Amino acid sequence: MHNPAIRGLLFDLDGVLCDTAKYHYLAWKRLTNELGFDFTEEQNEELKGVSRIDSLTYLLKLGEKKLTVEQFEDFLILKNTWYLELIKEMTPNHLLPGVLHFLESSKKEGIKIGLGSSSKNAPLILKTLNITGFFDCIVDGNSITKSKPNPEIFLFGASQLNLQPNECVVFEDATSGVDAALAGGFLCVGIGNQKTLNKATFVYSGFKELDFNTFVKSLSQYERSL
Ligand code: B16
Ligand code: MG
Repeated sequence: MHNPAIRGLLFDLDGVLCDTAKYHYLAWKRLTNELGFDFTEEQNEELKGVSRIDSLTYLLKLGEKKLTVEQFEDFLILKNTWYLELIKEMTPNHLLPGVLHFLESSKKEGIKIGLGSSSKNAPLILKTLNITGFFDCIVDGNSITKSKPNPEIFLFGASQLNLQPNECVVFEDATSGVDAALAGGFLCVGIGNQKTLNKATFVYSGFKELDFNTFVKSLSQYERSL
């Protein structure tokens, strides 16, 4: 039985708080083009929540390309350089609708807030969005060894907040992230498509639809249904 007293929220970054997936896609697309093949936005869905190294491994398989260890490292750097160029255009206006309000309401309720993102650029993006101050802990691609769907990222986040997994809820837009949350014993709110994220405890299209009161109501409905 899940503890109804939720004391912490763990947010994924890309796709939950902001839409950086499109910049990752453009940078990877430029890289695959450089390597002599192309990949679609649909295929990019597979890369959501996936670490930089695992993403390049996936793409090389897709394009049937082989690289030396040195080339692999160089291409990782190149992709990130292009990604950093693209996100230069980001401002606090790139925060997805309803996110700021949700963070403010959660803080007012005394709930701890953590970040659980696979991105090594997460601290820079939080700063750009002007929301770093909301976070009691930041767990990103620099702090973990096993990427989603391994639950390490969220388990480490909960421990940083001094909470147990059953006291926290994870917000995720990627199937690998939903799997990671569930494997760690967390409730998980899927942000995005109901069909894709059907394993999540409940799914909302975004924080425009999910304000803090709706979230609390959904949680108690869920608890009652157990
Ligand atoms: P970086 P999330 C993930 O962030 C992205 O969804 C994924 O597309 C990206 O490859 C990964 O971060 C690593 O990002 O190259 O910036 O370290 O969704 O876990 O917040
Ligand atoms: Mg994500």
